[in-house]
Amino acid sequence: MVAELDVEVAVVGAGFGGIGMGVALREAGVARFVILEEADDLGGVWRDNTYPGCACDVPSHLYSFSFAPYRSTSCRYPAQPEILDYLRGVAREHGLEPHLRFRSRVETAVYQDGAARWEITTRDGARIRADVVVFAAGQLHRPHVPDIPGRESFAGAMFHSAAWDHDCDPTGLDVAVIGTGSSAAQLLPDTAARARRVTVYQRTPHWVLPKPAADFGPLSRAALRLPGAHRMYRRALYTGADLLLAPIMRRGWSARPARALARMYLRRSISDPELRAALTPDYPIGGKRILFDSAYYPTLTRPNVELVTDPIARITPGGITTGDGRHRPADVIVFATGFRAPEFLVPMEVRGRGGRSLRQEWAAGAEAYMGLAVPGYPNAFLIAGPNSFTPAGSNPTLKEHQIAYIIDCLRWRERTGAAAIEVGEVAMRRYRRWLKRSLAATVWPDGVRSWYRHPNGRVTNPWPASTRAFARMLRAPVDQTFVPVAAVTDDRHFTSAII
Ligand code: N01
Repeated sequence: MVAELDVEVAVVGAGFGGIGMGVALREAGVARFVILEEADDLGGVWRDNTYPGCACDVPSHLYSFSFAPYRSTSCRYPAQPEILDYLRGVAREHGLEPHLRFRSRVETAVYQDGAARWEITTRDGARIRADVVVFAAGQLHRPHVPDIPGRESFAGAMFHSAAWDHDCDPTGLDVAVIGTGSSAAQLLPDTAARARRVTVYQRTPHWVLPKPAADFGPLSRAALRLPGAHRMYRRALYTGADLLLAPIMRRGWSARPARALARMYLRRSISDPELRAALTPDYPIGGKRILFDSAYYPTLTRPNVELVTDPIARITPGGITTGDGRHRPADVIVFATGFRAPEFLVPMEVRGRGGRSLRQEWAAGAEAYMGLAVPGYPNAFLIAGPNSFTPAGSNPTLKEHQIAYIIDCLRWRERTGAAAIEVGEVAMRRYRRWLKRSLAATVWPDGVRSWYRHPNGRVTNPWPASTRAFARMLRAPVDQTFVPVAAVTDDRHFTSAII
């Protein structure tokens, strides 16, 4: 790693967001940029999550970049290794490899008022000066491993779903899976097929909708070979997600049919009334991310699988004890317990104008204009920042909209000749009001516990509207949203830095 580097743009993170940003920078003619990645490969969540059964529950024809559309005529839901390969292919084909710097974990990013530039330090001691910084660290990359009493005493193998221990073969073993979200649902079928016994510890049931088969049938395969079919299919998925899924979160027209379908699917899949009752959510559909999965319920009916709803009291060297005093043995514990999603950019230290600290400003919950810019942090952008995760569509699509807007911002900055630009307070206030109103119409604010919310209850992660609405709102001209910021050399002028 070079110890000192001077670039136009430093991108932090090499997942879908960072790779998409890199491609856009190259197309915009920006030559001097780096993509800093803490791991030793690109891929983000698609690199980290290698648990058996890991796949995307959004069809890849939509869950791919518009400039590099996924075009299989046989498979609609490729597995994790193929999604990772897809991202690697995009990076290679768009010439990003020379820009990627692995094992570069960003520790600090500090805006230099005098130079109107960012100074970034990485754990390995590198110092990078950049005109612009784009944080593309994502929302779901820091595993949450609950501090359950006795955890350290466990004598067997114990790991998080996003750090799967492939040396641990569950064949013939007793496995405990804690959590029942998307990751647990996907890893259970393979684990249950191999283990002697699997105990699933559920705290809150999820709403589950069936997922179509991973592979297309013969008719769809033939149809996808027709000219323009892929484009039409992608459009149909995009529109379908907006019209059918997005309204569910807002108690809109599709919430009732979706709930009825989920209930019917549960009834048909689970005949044991006790198990069915345990799996029936008591909160509005959409309160947690809906599981699209057709293998989860059938797995729970296997004779070697037990669903436990008594709360976990403690972990012992040989298993797990629940609140009712019952102890179940375990050789392996899988924490499918999610991510520290509301802690955006942690543990990076990010300091903006006048030394202000993003961590302090976000202590009661992160917020950013359209999930991409924060007043007081000039020339800094985010991809997939606060409230820009869609639970009702394709996140790469939202990221592409943000990336296009960031490029517009960079062009505007160049045109105006400003040293730096930042989102203006007026635009931020207007957006904040809109966001508050829109979130209030969703099922999230007073609802069930989920990773969508900061521990204080504030909804910090999901986008409350359709993807089309996201794209439309990002059509707001940059000059009506951002303001120029001058370089300031005198401490007293920090407050008047905005031109
Ligand atoms: O995590 P989660 P995930 N004791 O937060 C439980 C995306 N994803 O990794 O619901 C006991 O959903 C927790 O219980 P509760 C997708 O966006 C996408 O599964 O809080 N249990 C819950 O059951 C998803 O939403 C794909 O009561 C504890 C579970 O752990 C996101 O990633 C595939 C506990 C965590 O569920 C996260 O999914 C996989 C404790 N102390 C993931 N703490 C796709 O297909 C937590 N839990 C695109």
